[in-house]
Amino acid sequence: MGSAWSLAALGYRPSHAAGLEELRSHQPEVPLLPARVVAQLGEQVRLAGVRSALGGPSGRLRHLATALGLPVVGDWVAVTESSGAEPAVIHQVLPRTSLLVRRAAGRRGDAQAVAANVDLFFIVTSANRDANPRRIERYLAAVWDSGARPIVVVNKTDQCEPGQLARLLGALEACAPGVPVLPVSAFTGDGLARLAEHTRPHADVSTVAFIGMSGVGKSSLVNALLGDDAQRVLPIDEDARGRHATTRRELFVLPSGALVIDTPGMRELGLVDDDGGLAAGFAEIEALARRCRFADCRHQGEPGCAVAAAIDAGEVEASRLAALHKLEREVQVAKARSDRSVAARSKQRAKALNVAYRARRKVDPKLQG
Ligand SMILES: Nc1nc2c(ncn2[C@@H]2O[C@H](COP(=O)(O)OP(=O)(O)OP(=O)(O)O)[C@@H](O)[C@H]2O)c(=O)[nH]1
Ligand SMILES: [Mg+2]
Ligand SMILES: [Zn+2]
Repeated sequence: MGSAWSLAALGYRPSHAAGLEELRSHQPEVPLLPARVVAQLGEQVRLAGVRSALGGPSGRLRHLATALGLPVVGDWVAVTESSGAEPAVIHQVLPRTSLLVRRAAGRRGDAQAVAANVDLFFIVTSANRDANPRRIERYLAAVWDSGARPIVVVNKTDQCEPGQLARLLGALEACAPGVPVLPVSAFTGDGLARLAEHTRPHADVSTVAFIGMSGVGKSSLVNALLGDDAQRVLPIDEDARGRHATTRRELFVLPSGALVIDTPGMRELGLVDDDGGLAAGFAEIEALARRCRFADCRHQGEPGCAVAAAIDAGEVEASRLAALHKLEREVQVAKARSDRSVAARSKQRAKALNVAYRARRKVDPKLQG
């Protein structure tokens, strides 16, 4: 399995190699090897590129890493292999070329890594339902922020009248400036050649990933691309065949050599940060904003607002600006919350240290006084 694939074929880049060399220079006595995470199975992960099929974080990594510092599908990790059938020990996650992050479902809403070292994300929606431009905007902002490129894929065109499809594509193109919108059908095969063209490994793309709501057909598209004589890093199980909802993030090798990650459907993709993702996702508004009278114009009724003028002229939908404002607020709230939880955690740590100190004082006469 793993060792049958060369590192380059698995998407190993000079920046990953440089990260590994850096680690090796700090611990020359530890025989660190690079491996790629091809599936997540709870805390353990499946590896390719090394002899060990499985790996798990070292105690130190588990202890020190933040949630985003633990291995996720697509990651390159530095491991040591054990002699027997024991899982390899993952010492460090190598520097990532991209990382898609979302706010986890639930009340705490911590940041959660979805996939790493992806060059191109296919944001999949279905033509029959779930075709919601507002949701696509959110995915686009997250993907731009990850450092990867997005393409919007509209699947199940077989379930849609041509006129209805044209309207849908128009609506999606309006909220995805500069991003290709590809209509496809995993069932009829329509559009699959164009989709496959985008997965063909070339200079800046070796790993692609499918994301989107559950049931839009991500696994069906992955399977269509894999074809029958696909070389796979992993055998495809029932779950990945599209009969059931996908339950884990998993990386496959296409016959073309492209690396494809399938992910379970996401009910929501909450934004946690904005490192330029919103500016890229709302590029037409960004471009107009440069002509607003005030450099810090919020486009909320200020005089000389070029965005408001474009909306009045019917060149930009008012809903686009409303969506941008909503996502900006969401990022602000998420950041405030994470600042609060960082503060709470350091307070907790300070308290624990204090308690330990007081306890020690009772038994250590040197500390008394
Ligand atoms: N009509 C039609 N149905 C499709 C198409 N692609 C997928 N489906 C069906 O849609 C359902 C969901 O497909 P999946 O590929 O499992 O969807 P998914 O996005 O992987 O779903 P999760 O794994 O839950 O995230 C299945 O019943 C598929 O047969 C298509 O192009 N046309
Ligand atoms: Mg699936
Ligand atoms: Zn303005």
